[in-house]
Amino acid sequence: MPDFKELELRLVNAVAELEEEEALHLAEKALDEGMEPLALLEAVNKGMQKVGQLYEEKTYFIADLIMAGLIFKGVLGLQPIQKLFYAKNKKKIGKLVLGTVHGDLHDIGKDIFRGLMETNNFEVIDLGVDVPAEKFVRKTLEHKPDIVGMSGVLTYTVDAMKEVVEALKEAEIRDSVKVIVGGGHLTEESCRFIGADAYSNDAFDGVKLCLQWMKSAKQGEE
Ligand code: B12
Repeated sequence: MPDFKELELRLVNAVAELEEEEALHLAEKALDEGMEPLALLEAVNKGMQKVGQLYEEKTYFIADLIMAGLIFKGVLGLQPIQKLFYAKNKKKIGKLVLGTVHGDLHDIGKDIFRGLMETNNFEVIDLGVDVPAEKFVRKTLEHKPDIVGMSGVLTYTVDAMKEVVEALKEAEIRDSVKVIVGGGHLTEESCRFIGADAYSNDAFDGVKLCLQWMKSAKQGEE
């Protein structure tokens, strides 16, 4: 098994320093040499966190966040990552309506969660970003999903997430779906405030939860 530590470090730094060409080159090299796509995404994520810190410290500005977003999207577009995400093979085991909530334009985390859910044979109806509560309700009524997933990276999105849950209650469909919310800032407490069934700071853990839900629902039917 090759040791990816040094390559990983160089990749984290290239992302943090917004060296797009170098970051993409290193990502391709890592995949060529056999790094797991999920480990690669984790490394890029570490670089993004550094970008976030530098933004907070006012060393970076909004243009730098945009650049960081473009780098991540470039990595997500690499063929082995696409292959990991969009291996549409088996029968669907569940349906997810997913979106980034109103007021938030961040979609990288949402897209990773989407890709991983599709890989795990969920049908995903992706509503995009800045999605108002009414749209979540409308699409839930239309598609009758098993799960409603909301993404929100900005801390104040807890209010928009709560609004969606309240709107689902108002439409009398809250009990017919599971609700999962995701974003780095979420906690047990914010999850309770929102009224979701679960939260996750990590797309992969979120997928595991959804798989458990589907398993329990199936056992309940038997
Ligand atoms: C890239 C970026 C942008 C890009 C986004 C591009 C895009 N297409 O998404 C752009 C330039 C648009 C942007 C804009 C802004 N940004 Co910005 N951005 C970032 C940055 C650097 C990376 C975000 C990212 O993609 N991370 C990588 C992904 C993979 O991580 P993630 O989103 O957290 O997702 C993971 C989990 O949370 C989870 N997950 C996510 N969604 C879901 C959903 C479900 C259901 C589940 C289960 C899991 C899950 O899975 C993912 C992988 O494990 C972060 C810094 C950081 N530390 O994150 C700042 C950051 C999020 N941005 C920030 C800010 C302030 C802004 C702006 C307000 C700046 C401004 N003054 O205009 C605007 C807001 C615009 C808006 N209305 O949304 C702050 C937020 C602070 C806060 N506490 O709210 C951060 C934290 C930077 C900072 N440290 O200050 N940003």
